[in-house]
Amino acid sequence: MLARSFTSLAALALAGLSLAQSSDSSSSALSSSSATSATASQPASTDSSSATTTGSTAQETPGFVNNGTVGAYSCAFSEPQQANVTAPVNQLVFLADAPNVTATDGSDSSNISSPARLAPTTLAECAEAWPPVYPYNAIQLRAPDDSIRAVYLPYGASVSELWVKDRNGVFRDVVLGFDNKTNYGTDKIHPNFGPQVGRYANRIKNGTFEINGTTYHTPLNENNYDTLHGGTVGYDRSPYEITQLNASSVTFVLHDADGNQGFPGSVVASASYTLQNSSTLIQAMDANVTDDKYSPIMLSSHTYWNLAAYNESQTILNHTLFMPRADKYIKTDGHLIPTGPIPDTKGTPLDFTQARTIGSQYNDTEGVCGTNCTGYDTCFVMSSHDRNETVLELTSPESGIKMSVKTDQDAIQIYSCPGVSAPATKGSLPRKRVHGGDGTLDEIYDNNSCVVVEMEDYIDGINNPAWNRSQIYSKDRPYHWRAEYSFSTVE
Ligand SMILES: *[C@@H]1O[C@H](CO)[C@@H](O)[C@H](O)[C@H]1NC(C)=O
Ligand SMILES: *[C@@H]1O[C@H](CO)[C@@H](O)[C@H](O)[C@H]1NC(C)=O
Ligand SMILES: *[C@@H]1O[C@H](CO)[C@@H](O)[C@H](O)[C@H]1NC(C)=O
Ligand SMILES: *[C@@H]1O[C@H](CO)[C@@H](O)[C@H](O)[C@H]1NC(C)=O
Ligand SMILES: *[C@@H]1O[C@H](CO)[C@@H](O)[C@H](O)[C@H]1NC(C)=O
Ligand SMILES: *[C@@H]1O[C@H](CO)[C@@H](O)[C@H](O)[C@H]1NC(C)=O
Ligand SMILES: *[C@@H]1O[C@H](CO)[C@@H](O)[C@H](O)[C@H]1NC(C)=O
Ligand SMILES: *[C@@H]1O[C@H](CO)[C@@H](O)[C@H](O)[C@H]1NC(C)=O
Ligand SMILES: *[C@@H]1O[C@H](CO)[C@@H](O)[C@H](O)[C@H]1NC(C)=O
Ligand SMILES: *[C@@H]1O[C@H](CO)[C@@H](O)[C@H](O)[C@H]1NC(C)=O
Ligand SMILES: *[C@@H]1O[C@H](CO)[C@@H](O)[C@H](O)[C@H]1NC(C)=O
Ligand SMILES: CC(=O)N[C@H]1CO[C@H](CO)[C@@H](O)[C@@H]1O
Repeated sequence: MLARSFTSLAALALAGLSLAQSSDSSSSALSSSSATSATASQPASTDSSSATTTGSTAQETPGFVNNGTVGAYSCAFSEPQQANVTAPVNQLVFLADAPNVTATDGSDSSNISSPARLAPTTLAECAEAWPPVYPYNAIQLRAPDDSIRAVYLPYGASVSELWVKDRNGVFRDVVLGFDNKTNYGTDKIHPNFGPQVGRYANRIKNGTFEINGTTYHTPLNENNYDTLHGGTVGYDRSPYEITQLNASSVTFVLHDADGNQGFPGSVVASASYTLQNSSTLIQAMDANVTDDKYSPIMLSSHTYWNLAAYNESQTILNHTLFMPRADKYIKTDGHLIPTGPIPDTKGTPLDFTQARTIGSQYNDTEGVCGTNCTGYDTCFVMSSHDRNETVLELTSPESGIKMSVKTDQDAIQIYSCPGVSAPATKGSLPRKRVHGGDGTLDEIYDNNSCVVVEMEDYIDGINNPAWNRSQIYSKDRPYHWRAEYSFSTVE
């Protein structure tokens, strides 16, 4: 039994997991047999790529898929006296007897300017368990009660899988992503599947802003017209370091240099994810300016949700959306650049202060997501709310899964995926196998089949001083962002 060097909860959790996992041979170590077999239309993943193991004596620790090979960290699985380390309880003790894990392809690693590495301060804890980390390593976490499971990547501090139980108690992966983790970095469309976005999320008009009389320019990476999500190489395309990791939480950190993408000042930004009992995810983002400059900072999370996991249905038009505090929205032009006014949602197709389906007024939304576009790509504003209250509920009638969100942010961007697929122009994205994909473009993530929910501050607030937002940070003013997502089911 691999777990014998661990005590108490960790060993118990490990034993439980190994039972749950023993018959699974899926490409995703988290797509346990119960998740893939109980829902008939959800195919068990049969990726044929073979995993290679490193080391001859060490045990597999598929908590990492390290650079095309399954990581092998003997200290996490050896007798303490052999390795002479005291591994912290809960460290890397998930997924014993785990399924074979599909190797991610390491061929692109030469092109990573700064490979993610674990911070030296953690090396003492279990040196072998903290090797250099390849940005596309899959980091698998579970809540202590195994009510929620997730996979994160150092690349963009991205969520790649998030498993919660449906009304029948069967796990579903409710976020979009790529099976082949390398594609997060190489895919030409780059839909921003699940990353932290920064240094300044959403759009900056004309890629231009002014601080203390100095004008700054950031890349016009959207239609050569505006800056989107922090520029050409935003946080979403950056390899983060891991500074903290245990079985249920991970923290990623990014060092963003002065002048990168045109932004003034050096910034250290973090993204942390903690899975808690009762299907709860706590997500936190923090950033510090580390020199004497002033910089705009607005971080957000760019997760694409489909709470039915493409099982009974692909569309999210039947998902119910409820944002009781979203009384206003930011008006934009056809390029989705704010024009100034922040009108009431009441009486418009943007009113979700009463729960209703996303599709219920869809045909009235032409132009809301840009010129000639029907759907939502909108920054909803909450004039007042408490960080303790639920400000958003998204529910799938098919799976019964309901996501409830609390946040300290004052606005929520909703993108209902009207243009996620554009075969004639940018192309389309293959669905993950757990979403019915077959590894080809025969099964794609279609339009209106997902919804991105981004808690953030008012978009382009740096160019709209009349709104009186306070989006400039300095070493005396750290940036903070919090959200709690909890998952439950409805009948
Ligand atoms: C094991 O570690 C302890 C301190 O943690 C140290 O005193 C001891 O010498 C080490 N043993 C070996 C064989 O390295
Ligand atoms: C992993 O793959 C090997 C070779 O295909 C097989 O013998 C082994 O049983 C597999 N292990 C698990 C846990 O599926
Ligand atoms: C890295 O990627 C860029 C952009 O895709 C490409 O132009 C460059 O040749 C690549 N460099 C290496 C060393 O592969
Ligand atoms: C990843 O693998 C490539 C070759 O496959 C190797 O050159 C590179 O050093 C590896 N990177 C890490 C971080 O282990
Ligand atoms: C993953 O994608 C990369 C390109 O990003 C490709 O080179 C590699 O062959 C793919 N791996 C698998 C297993 O499909
Ligand atoms: C728009 O940005 C360009 C540089 O990208 C700059 O030359 C121009 O002055 C800006 N226009 C306005 C109105 O800020
Ligand atoms: C920001 O600075 C505070 C105070 O020094 C520190 O506690 C925090 O960890 C820092 N955050 C990041 C992301 O570096
Ligand atoms: C939405 O739900 C209704 C009622 O259950 C059903 O008739 C309709 O087909 C569903 N629409 C879509 C697009 O799935
Ligand atoms: C929207 O319009 C299309 C085409 O006119 C129609 O098929 C569809 O039923 C309408 N949807 C709603 C929710 O009214
Ligand atoms: C919007 O649609 C109209 C009518 O089909 C077309 O003339 C126009 O070029 C479109 N505008 C854009 C920006 O695509
Ligand atoms: C949130 O709730 C907790 C406990 O109910 C309370 O202690 C705390 O003051 C509340 N915070 C806010 C911002 O309302
Ligand atoms: C010297 C100076 O003018 N500093 C200001 C720069 O801008 C920030 C943010 O707007 C102000 O807080 C500083 O006082």
